[in-house]
Amino acid sequence: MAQRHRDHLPEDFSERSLSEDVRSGLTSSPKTLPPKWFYDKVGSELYEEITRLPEYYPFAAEREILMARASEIVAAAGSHHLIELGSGSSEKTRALIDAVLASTPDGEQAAYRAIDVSESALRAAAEDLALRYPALELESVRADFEHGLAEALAVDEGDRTGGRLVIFLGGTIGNQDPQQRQRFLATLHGALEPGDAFLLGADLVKSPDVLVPAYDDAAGVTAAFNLNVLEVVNGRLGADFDPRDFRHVAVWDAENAWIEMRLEAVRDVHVRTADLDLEVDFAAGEQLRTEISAKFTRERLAAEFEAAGFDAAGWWTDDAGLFSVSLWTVAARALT
Ligand code: SAH
Ligand code: AVI
Repeated sequence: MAQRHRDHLPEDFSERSLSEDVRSGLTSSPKTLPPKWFYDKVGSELYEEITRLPEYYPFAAEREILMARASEIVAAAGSHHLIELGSGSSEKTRALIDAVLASTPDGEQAAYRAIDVSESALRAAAEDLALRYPALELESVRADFEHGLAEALAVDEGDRTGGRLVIFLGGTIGNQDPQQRQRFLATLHGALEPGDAFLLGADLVKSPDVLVPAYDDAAGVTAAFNLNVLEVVNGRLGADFDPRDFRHVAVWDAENAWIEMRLEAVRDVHVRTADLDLEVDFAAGEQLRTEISAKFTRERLAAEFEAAGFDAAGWWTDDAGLFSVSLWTVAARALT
């Protein structure tokens, strides 16, 4: 079956977009870096390792829901064209692909498009899926879902066989701040048409006794994942961060209902980023915020989706109630 790879990002995406983020993030107060830069080859592999940690419940909880409910979800969405944002390894997606293949009528083509910024994750997933699913039309698209989302979701009229089921798993929506999320939902709503559906995996608010260890595991894998972003900046922009100058910190912010991952300077640190001609100082104890991971309630998700114009079409959780998977649709727009 056809397999295509498309690149929506310019050749110099990493350098150009990372440069802007590093310059503004390291010169702001407090200092920040956006989480999308975690996912070079090493970072994507470390994330895969995190998903196998005993403390990191979101992966197993979401997989439990998808394994139990995939047929129901696909029937409710009524689609055999899956498009996944931030697809990573696409491992959990296989439950949905199986359900799509089982329900695609004879004569119609089941299709899956993986969208991610990580070239290495996209390639590894595409190789694996091509072997597992010879009957599936496969496409991988390197794109940033915060920019050019509508283009990444577009399907040629000729390739259309019913609605699209756009999926966004893993709780990655929680890595956006409320403003980014509002923009994302508005863009997504504008790009979807009646007959399309959106399936979201979102982590739920729970005790910090469960949340904090999930982001600060005993084996130190999350710490390595967090510190690796410094190596990304070193490798891409010629910075001279020494990861030994920083320690991993995970804190639960109850007011905002999110986990924050930070890197804290263990001594006074001076960093030069050669390609940006940028010199930055960290005082001992100063923290660089590298990720938020927001946790939701059903009510909060419903309020945000309804404000963006979506209709609720399904809600599922794992047996322990740790994680949610929800389905959202868009109604026909009124003619004005
Ligand atoms: N969906 C998978 C992977 C989650 S990890 C799962 O549930 O396990 C988050 C993934 O989103 C990574 O593969 C990362 O490369 C990708 N990602 C993060 N920010 C992105 C962005 N702005 N645009 C596209 N992909 C992004
Ligand atoms: C991808 N994202 C949803 C993960 C999360 O849980 O926020 C990334 C991660 N950060 C630390 N561990 C995993």
